[in-house]
Amino acid sequence: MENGVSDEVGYDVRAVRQDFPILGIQVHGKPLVYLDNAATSQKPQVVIDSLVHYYTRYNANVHRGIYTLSEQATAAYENARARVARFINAPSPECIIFTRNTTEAINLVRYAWGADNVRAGDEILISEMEHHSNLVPWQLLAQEQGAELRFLRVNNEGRLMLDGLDVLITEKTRLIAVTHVSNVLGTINPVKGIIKKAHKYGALVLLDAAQSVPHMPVDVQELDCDFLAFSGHKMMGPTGVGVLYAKPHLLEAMRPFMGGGSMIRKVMLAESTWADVPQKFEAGTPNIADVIALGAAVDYLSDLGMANVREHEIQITQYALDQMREVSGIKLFGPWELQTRAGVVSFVLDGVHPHDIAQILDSEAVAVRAGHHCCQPLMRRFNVPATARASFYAYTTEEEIDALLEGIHKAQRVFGHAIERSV
Ligand code: 7TS
Repeated sequence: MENGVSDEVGYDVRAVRQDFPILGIQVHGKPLVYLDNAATSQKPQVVIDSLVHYYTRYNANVHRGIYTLSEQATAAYENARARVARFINAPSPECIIFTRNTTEAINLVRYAWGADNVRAGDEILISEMEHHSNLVPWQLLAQEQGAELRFLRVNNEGRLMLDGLDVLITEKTRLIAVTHVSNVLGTINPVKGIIKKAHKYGALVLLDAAQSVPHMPVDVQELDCDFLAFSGHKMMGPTGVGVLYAKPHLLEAMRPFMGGGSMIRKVMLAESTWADVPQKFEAGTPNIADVIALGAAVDYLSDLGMANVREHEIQITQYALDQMREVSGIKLFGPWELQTRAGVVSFVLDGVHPHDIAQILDSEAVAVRAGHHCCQPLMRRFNVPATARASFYAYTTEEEIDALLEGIHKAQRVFGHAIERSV
């Protein structure tokens, strides 16, 4: 990848970086090295422009005005829905519900589907590597309905132990809620096989796609998942907009999530009827500007090509892992096989607390996250209170990985725990 131009990747990483104004800034007088993309991604100028353009040229409420501005805003909003649908190959734009984020999309399913479909004695299967947002809603639902939570465990390599799947799925399993890609380990789970097996038992599958849709081609029809949730802000879009995809017949049958304006057909004093899908699930004034800007992010990613984004991340992750594994006193988490691993590297250093690693890295303008990453059960599984985590994206360069490594060595020097590597 000399000079940032890669024959294999299909785009020029340096040219891509020019599209992201924030990647040119300095922190503590040093060029920003942004390696916290699993938390949120940076935004290209076209996404920022889309927000400014909306607010300066056609800001109006949607689905109600008969005047030009409102019609323009409505067209742009619905156009974004169509583009998001195409991006994940949903069968129609009506299968796309806009939410605030992944968390809200999962909670929508917990309320609008869960309340009618999970009963006392039923089972919900989740995994030990779930983000809290795909764990706590199911704890709440199970407690409320008297259902049982069951757990897919994680092996030492950071993969789901699927040998147990045949025992864990039963006739009582209503839902399997599992992450497509782990935000801590980077593991890409073999969800297609899980979905196939679940359907044999009549169970539905919700995929937490917060870490997959931004980073690799995802085709909901090919996967045959029933629900899929992701966040705009992790895929170059703005904060405040997320997506729930669901199969059309499920959305038709589900009760509303929130009540209010826009989601009704006829309102009487004592009762109401509901608007068609997707409006049934989008009560109140939606996040118009951010939805439209998410459409711009989807266009930007589509122009790069998701297969190219994935290929770039494989290369950069390989480069990072090759160097990091040489550091003495480091422990890396997650699988080594790059075809089933995403661009997330969690690590701990002997004798240096992860928060101290992050602080030293910050002094070098390298941004990583330290903590439990909203995965406390997974931290317990690996017997650590926290990890440091570097996470990559389409614009990450080898020079940035070099800066990360220099920062890691500095942390070891500062905390005096550098151990000579024994050969
Ligand atoms: N699921 C996964 C797998 C995630 O990584 C995250 C966010 C969420 C759900 C929740 O997304 P939200 O947009 O609703 O907040 N993960 C992280 C992270 O790893 N660091 O900060 C946020």
